Amino acid sequence: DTKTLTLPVTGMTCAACVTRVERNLKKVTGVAEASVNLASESATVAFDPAAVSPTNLIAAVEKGGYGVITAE
Ligand code: 9UX
Repeated sequence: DTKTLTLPVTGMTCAACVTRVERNLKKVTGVAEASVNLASESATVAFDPAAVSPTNLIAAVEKGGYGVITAE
């Protein structure tokens, strides 16, 4: 099973940031694909919900020094 989620990412200012965030997400076990868009400041992630939770995805982005806007 694969679920797709788009996360609003803060702190990205150049194309290298995009590469960093994509790499950080792709190395999380259970993530199939990660695509970051600098213009819309968002990361679209395809993942196996049985292996990884959205919290883990957010943590992976934050570990790289970037932020994720959440509802709360
Ligand atoms: Mo570009 Mo992003 O020089 O952290 S890599 S601003």
